[in-house]
Amino acid sequence: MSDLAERLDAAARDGVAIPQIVSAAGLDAADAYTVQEALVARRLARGERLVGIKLGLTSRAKMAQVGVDEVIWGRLTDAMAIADGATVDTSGYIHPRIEPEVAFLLDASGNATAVAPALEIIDSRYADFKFSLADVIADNSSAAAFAIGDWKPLPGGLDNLGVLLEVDGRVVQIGSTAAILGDPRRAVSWGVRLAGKVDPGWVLLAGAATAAVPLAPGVHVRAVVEGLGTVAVRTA
Ligand code: 0L1
Ligand code: MG
Repeated sequence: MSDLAERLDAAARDGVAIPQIVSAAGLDAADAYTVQEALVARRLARGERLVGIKLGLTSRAKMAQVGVDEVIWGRLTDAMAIADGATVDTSGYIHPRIEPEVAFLLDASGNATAVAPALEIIDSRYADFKFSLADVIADNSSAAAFAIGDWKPLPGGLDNLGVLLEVDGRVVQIGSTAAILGDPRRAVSWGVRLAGKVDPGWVLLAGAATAAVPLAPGVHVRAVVEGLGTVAVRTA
């Protein structure tokens, strides 16, 4: 499986799409998580640090967009973090997309201590952004980068907050936090259970409230989550 991890790693580093090598090798979802672990281990060996986990495909809109209908997870490293308002160079990505999310800050027991609006950039390493369940899991659930807005104490309810995704001031997606597993707080227990172990201070990206949109260079993207605030990135 390390050869598959190496090919996925090379695809991400070179910004060149590859065929669906994991399903072609006959691997299932459990095997694919082993490939994912080996893939992220390569990043850690280069000096990156684990800073959290992401859930993927937690909404019907996302499942429908990619044709895979299972909640999946991936690993986040410090090299994927973008400061709120910073500029990200998209030239190294293959076909990046961006989506509005909700992020949680975790304590040592895997409980959420704070919440924030978030943007996730995803970039499948597979040609045409097409993959099976095993392929996308091995590809670290398409993780590429993420930005988090200001943390806030957990409010009483998070289950039906309006979510907007804007590109250059124009609303391109409208959703609700209800789209994320019915209530994004459910993502915390799902994520901790799926990942098995979390560290205090880790971030958990709960999943997107809308479908993802293609991310072009030279734009300003902002997510607005009702009651939680905003988070933005620029692209170059
Ligand atoms: O964060 C996500 O929901 C992405 C999961 C993988 C599917 C995709 O690349 O859209
Ligand atoms: Mg996502």
